[in-house]
Amino acid sequence: MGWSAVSESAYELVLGDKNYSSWSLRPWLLMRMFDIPFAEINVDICNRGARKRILEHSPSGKVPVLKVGDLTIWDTLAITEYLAEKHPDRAIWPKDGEARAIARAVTAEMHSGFEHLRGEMPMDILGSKPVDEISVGVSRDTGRIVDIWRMCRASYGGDGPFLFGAFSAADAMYAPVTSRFRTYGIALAEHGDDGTAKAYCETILSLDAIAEWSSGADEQMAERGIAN
Ligand SMILES: N[C@@H](CCC(=O)N[C@@H](CS)C(=O)NCC(=O)O)C(=O)O
Repeated sequence: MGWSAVSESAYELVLGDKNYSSWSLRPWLLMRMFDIPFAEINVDICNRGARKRILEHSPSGKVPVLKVGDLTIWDTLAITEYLAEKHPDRAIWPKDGEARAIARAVTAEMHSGFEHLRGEMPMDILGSKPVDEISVGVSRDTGRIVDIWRMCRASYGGDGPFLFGAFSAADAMYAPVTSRFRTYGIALAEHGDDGTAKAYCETILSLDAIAEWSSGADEQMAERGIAN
């Protein structure tokens, strides 16, 4: 029951609506940035009957899901670790041991935290909804993220533009946050940003892969008759 016999062209990634599904964006971006081929299965998770549609692919009732032959892997972190093990040549995690430990820590912190930002400012990658005021919780989450990005860039960024220099799983994990900051017009300078967080947002949001995802979101919204 090994996995090495499974060809990477057999990957199928089950995704939710591209405009809204921040968890779906993460493994999609990771696989695009690391040039890992996959087929997409797009599931409408916003409209009536969503739960039934998701459960056809996902035992947890949530997306994303990576299918590899008969194997079904749910949860973004599990998918990330699977891909990192399967493709050790691609440095999905930083090669340096200390950088890798910190990349895992900040990735885990995103996966299990920032509930105010996640709950109060859901991803809406095509949307522009600047807010006048933000809650104490969102403010605290934003300040912490600004600190994380500054620390990663200063200590591990080296010559590259990403958190750990070259693109890694940590960048995939924080990509939806850069989109939220743009959508809701969060003034990063008011949360301790010295310019690092603003520049990092620009780096992520100007990736060709993000443009590709956003245009997919636009097409889906049109197909589903949702105005943005
Ligand atoms: N811990 C999961 C979270 C996945 C998640 O919450 N996905 C949302 C879409 S962004 C979902 O499937 N929502 C549908 C529902 O809860 O019914 C992961 O890391 O993948």
